[in-house]
Amino acid sequence: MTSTQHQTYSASRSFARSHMRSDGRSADRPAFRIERELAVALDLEAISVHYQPQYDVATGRCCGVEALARWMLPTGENVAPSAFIPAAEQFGMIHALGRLILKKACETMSSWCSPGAEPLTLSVNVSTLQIDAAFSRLLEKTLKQFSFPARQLELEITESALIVNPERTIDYLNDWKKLGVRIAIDDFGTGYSSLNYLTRLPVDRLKIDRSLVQRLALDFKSVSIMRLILALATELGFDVIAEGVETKQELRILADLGCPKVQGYLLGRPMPARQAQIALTKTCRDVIKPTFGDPVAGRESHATRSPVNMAR
Ligand SMILES: [Ca+2]
Repeated sequence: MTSTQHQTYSASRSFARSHMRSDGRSADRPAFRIERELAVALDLEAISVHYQPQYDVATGRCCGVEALARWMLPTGENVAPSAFIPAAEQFGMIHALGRLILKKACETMSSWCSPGAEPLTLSVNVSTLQIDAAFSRLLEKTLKQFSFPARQLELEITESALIVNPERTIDYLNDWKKLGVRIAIDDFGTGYSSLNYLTRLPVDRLKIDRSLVQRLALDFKSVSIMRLILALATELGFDVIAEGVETKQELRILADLGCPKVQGYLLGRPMPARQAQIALTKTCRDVIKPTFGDPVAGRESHATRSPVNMAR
């Protein structure tokens, strides 16, 4: 079996596992049909976008959303993103998928913008395989097409983008920055790469991986690592958002450490556009209040002692 065949087989197996029904029997669609089904879904633009809200810890207000691809089969079955996104990469469809998500998300967010409204950041995930000249052209075209403010678009890339061809990646990221968009390092803290790369990248934000966030309440060493990341971000002038926040205890620790922004099931799950539009007009005070007591007093004292805020 060649390396490509092996990868294809693995992707098919992964898709098959994701299609297993709860009783353990195979779902109706054989795994080998994923390529064709995904191609059809992309052709019909049947992949939808859900939006997960992101919150400013100090104000409790929604400050942005992350656009996440969702695929529902005609049978009503949802295909897990952890199955179809790697499959799209394996079968050469990640460009089409990325194009569709960027287009739909910019179109939707443009329709939400109203004069005087607080600007929200739209975070869009970019696969390492998408980082090329064609994506830079697509970015420019899409921003123009929807008159989308570039400063409100944030592209999330992972550290793995730097492993294959760091020089080329840095050149493309600089091209994106020239267009005015923001860049975030996704899954930060899991890449095992040298921190030295942070000094060379035009990065605006670190997105702390959920695996670290979920250890905060269990392990004081994780709290120390989080504190160091926040101090490092302050030194380098980066914004920080913690993802995968699922409990009030995690939120309390992050707030006490001075983490400025949070995202996670505790505050809001990914949701369809119409629902998200309503959610983003609300604050997360209902969650923050029992966490901090009086939300106003709580955030003032928190902001005062925050190592992040002190440096800004
Ligand atoms: Ca992401």
